[in-house]
Amino acid sequence: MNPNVKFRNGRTTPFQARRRWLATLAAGAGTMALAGCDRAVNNARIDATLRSAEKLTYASQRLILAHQPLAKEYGERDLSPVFRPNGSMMPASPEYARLLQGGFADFRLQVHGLVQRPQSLSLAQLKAMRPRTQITRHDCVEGWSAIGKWQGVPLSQLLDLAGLKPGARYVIFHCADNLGGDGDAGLYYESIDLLDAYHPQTLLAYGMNGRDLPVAHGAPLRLRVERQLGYKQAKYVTRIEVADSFSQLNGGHGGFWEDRGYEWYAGI
Ligand SMILES: Nc1nc2c(c(=O)[nH]1)N[C@H]1C(S)=C(S)[C@@H](COP(=O)(O)O)O[C@H]1N2
Ligand SMILES: [Mo]
Repeated sequence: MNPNVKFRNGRTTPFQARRRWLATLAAGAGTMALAGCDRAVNNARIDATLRSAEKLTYASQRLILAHQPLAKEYGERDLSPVFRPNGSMMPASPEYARLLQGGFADFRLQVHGLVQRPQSLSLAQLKAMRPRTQITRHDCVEGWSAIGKWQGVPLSQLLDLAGLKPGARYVIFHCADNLGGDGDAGLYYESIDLLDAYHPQTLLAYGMNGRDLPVAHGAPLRLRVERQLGYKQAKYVTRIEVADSFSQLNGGHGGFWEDRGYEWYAGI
């Protein structure tokens, strides 16, 4: 873990404590049984495969995903009675206001970049795709957690629909909200690698707790990438870009909070 990460309230969260504990244990035991170790080893082994998107055949995807642990899933009775919204709760752009007023009928999700077939998909089209529902725990670096039920399209389906081009390594999520105020530098964005992009629990969610995703939680579409912290869960996603790098974007660190000192890989 990057020791320079600044947490917004300076407190040690349970997740930091847990990760510190895991690091200590890993250093002492040298065991392969820990999820963190296992992941590092798998990452090294499959990195070469992922460098080349053409090699992402069905067989290699299966090989990769066989070593990818699932985040814990919960039951209905575990749902948090209150799931607090955080960060942006209502994008300020006139474009967002217009789409919201129209019930998002005119909303289109763009999929572009290193893809064979760029896409422009309506919510109806996304909802017609094979959905996945999962009840998971959301952990924010500010030190709170909540369990929610998410329904959406697995990102892997969208990537298969668009078809990756050679060189694809990252999936970047561009959002409708601007937290910075000064031009595009404040636009929220996030990025993940292809391992997380093809993970079965990585969704573009349009539903939360059995209803349409509320505005405060990212309507009409937000990312769920369940093995990472809250700030990776991009809300108000309007555009998905497949790229070989994210260093050319904004601060160059792959996300709004990453550009402000947070880790890019925010593993829980
Ligand atoms: N577009 C966008 N996505 C975002 C944020 C944001 O401000 N804007 N905040 C992040 C943070 S820090 C957290 S903890 C979660 C909060 O999700 P929630 O509002 O559904 O609780 O969204 C993340 N995704
Ligand atoms: Mo967060």
